[in-house]
Amino acid sequence: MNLQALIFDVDGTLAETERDGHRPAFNAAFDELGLQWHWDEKLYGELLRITGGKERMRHYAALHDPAFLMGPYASQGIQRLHAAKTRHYLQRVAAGLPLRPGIAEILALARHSGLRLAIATTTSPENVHELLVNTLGAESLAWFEVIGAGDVVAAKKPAPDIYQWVLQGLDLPAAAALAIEDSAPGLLAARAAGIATLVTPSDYTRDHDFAGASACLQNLAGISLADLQRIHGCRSN
Ligand code: XBP
Ligand code: MG
Repeated sequence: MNLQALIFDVDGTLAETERDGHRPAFNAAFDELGLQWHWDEKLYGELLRITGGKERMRHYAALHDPAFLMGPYASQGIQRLHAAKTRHYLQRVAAGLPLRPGIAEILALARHSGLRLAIATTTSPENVHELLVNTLGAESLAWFEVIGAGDVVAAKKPAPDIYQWVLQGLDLPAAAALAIEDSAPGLLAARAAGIATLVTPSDYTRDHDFAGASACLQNLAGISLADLQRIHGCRSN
């Protein structure tokens, strides 16, 4: 089946948001709410195996500060922390987080060649909106027919749910799409949804296992439509 749509992951794929955005935003929220939590680069790289910021904080608290999860207000505590973190993250995005090499060009190439565009991400919708507006302009929001983000599905990556949700929104079979991801959880999610996947590892995911990817490139700089069609066509076994 011909390639009809590109489905982009966001964090680590469109931009190196984890290093310069999410990690410092989590630490700023911990400080703001008076917690003695601090996620350094090494720990954050390990915690990124847990997708979803709320899930990641809950996982960390269960291991390092179980008292935070006890009592009648535990869930509200995570929600308050995540709201503060998202506020700090949005400020960082607004201050300027650049797209990775080749991203603006591949989006223009897709639009000019009639390839449909969508997003499948674990991050919160407001984070996607702010990143697109600040890097590509408000008009870029309309380029993506479907934006599947955060809690629209209960099971986050590596579960296939977000990719299945996006395919349903596009009304396309998995064979018509190519996913572009940066991480093992993202690759597993796309592959579980039956979607051929191009991986461009990011700062935190270079040591991940990318078995099952149709291709693994340093970044998307200089990639052509023919390259995308070839990568989509050579199904990984
Ligand atoms: C990456 C994630 C997200 C971000 C944090 O998403 O796992 O959870 O780390 O964002 P993806 P939130 O690579 O799928 O774009 O705090 O909004 O979850
Ligand atoms: Mg990612």
